[in-house]
Amino acid sequence: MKQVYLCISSDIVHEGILNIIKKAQEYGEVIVGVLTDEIVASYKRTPLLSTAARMNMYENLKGVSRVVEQTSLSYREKLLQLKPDYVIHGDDWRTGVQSAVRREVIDTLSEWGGELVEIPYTKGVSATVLEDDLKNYYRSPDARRASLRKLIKLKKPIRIIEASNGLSGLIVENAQVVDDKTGAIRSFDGMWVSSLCDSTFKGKPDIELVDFTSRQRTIEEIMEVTTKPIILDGDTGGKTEHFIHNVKTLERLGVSAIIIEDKTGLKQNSLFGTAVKQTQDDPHNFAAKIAAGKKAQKTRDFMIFARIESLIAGQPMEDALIRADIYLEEGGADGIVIHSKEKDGSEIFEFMKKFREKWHEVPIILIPTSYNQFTEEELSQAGANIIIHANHLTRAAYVAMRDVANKILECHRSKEADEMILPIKEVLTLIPKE
Ligand code: SPV
Ligand code: MG
Repeated sequence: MKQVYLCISSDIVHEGILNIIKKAQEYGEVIVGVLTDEIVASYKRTPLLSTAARMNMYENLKGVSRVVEQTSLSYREKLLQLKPDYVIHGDDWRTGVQSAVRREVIDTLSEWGGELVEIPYTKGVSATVLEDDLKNYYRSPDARRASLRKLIKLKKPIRIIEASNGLSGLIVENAQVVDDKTGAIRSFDGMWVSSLCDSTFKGKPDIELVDFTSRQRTIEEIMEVTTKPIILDGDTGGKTEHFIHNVKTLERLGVSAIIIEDKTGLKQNSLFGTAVKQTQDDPHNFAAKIAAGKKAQKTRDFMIFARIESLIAGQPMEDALIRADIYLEEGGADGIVIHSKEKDGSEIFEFMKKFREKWHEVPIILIPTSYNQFTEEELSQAGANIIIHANHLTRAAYVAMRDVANKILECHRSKEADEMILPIKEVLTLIPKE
C-alpha cells in the first residue's frame, strides 16, 4: 500500500484537518507527523497540548494509521526516513513564509519519485478562525501569565524586547522575519516593561519616581492590544509590605514575571555603573523580600527573578555568586538576572560558567545592552535562558522623533520630513478597528 505523509501542529482537531486526512486516505496509508512542542514554540507560540498529548489525539483519529514526531520545520529528515509516496498539504503554502519548506519537500520527494498533493485551502474554514480564538485565549490573564514558564521549558534562548506603550507593544507582537533558506520564522517571545523606558516616555528620570499605579497603567495599555508574556522591571521591589500587594496585582493582570534588583536607597539606573552611588541591599534582607513575594503569590505560574547588581556596583565576582546562592536558597527566586555594563562581556561569561557549575537548571536572564556584540545564540550557549533587549524601541523612537522635529525646523515646513515618516494612509489603517 502506498504511504501518504502529512504534518500537523494544531492543538485542535478541526474540520480542515479531518478533510485533509480523508483526502490523504484516498492516496494510501496515512502517516501523521506531529511538530514537537519545541518546534511549534520556535515559530508560533507554546502549544496548549504537549507533543505527547497531540500525538495521542491524532493517533486516535479515524483514518490515521501511524503518528510520528517531526522535530524540525523542514520535512527533509522525516521524508528521508519514511520515503512516502505522497505528501499532502493545503495549497496555501505556495506563497509566503512556508514556500521554501514546500520547495524542499518537492525536491526531496523527487529523489524517489514521490509526489506532493495539494488540496485547495478553504478560507475561513476552521484554522484561521480557531487561530483567532486561540489568540483570544492567550489574551486571558491566566494563559498569558503561564506562557512564560512553559516557554522556559521549551525554548532557549527566549527573546524579549522592551515595550512601553500600546504602539510599541503592537510592534513587538507582530514583528517577524523569515529566513529565506529554511522558512523559519523569528519573532519576539515576549515583552519587557522597562523602568528606564517607562520613565523616559514620561520625561522622568529612572529613580523609582514613576509609581506602581502608573507602571500598572502602562502594563494594561500594552495588554489591551497584545497576547505575548510580559516581564516587569520591578526596580527594587520597594518596601516588602508593598511588594507583596504588587505581586498579587501583577498576577491578577496576567504578568508572567517580575525582576527585582538588590539595590537600596535612591535607585539609579545600572548603566551609570559606579559613576553614581549604587548601594546594594543586605543579601539576606533582599532574599527575605523575595521570599515574602513568593509566599504572597496565588498562582504557581508567576515568577520572581532576582537581579544581582554586584558587578554594576563594582563588587567582586565572588559577591555576585554568593548573592545568587542566597537569593535562590533563602529567597526561593525563580531565576537570576546578572547585570553588567562592561563592554567585553567577560564578567557575564565568567559568572555564567561558575553559576552553572552549581545551578544547572535555574534560568539565567541577561540584559545585554553594553555587550551587544554577542548574538542571542552565543549568550544562550554560554548558559543564558532569557535575553532582554531592554530599551531599543524607546531609543529608536527618540532618534526618529528628534530628527523629524529638526527637519521641520530647518525647512520651515514638513514636506521634507515625509520620507522619514509613515505615510498618513498607513497611520490610519495601522491599528485594526476591532
Ligand atoms: C531597564 O530597562 O530599566 C533596566 C535595565 O532596568 S538597565 O537600564 O540596563 O538597568
Ligand atoms: Mg530598570
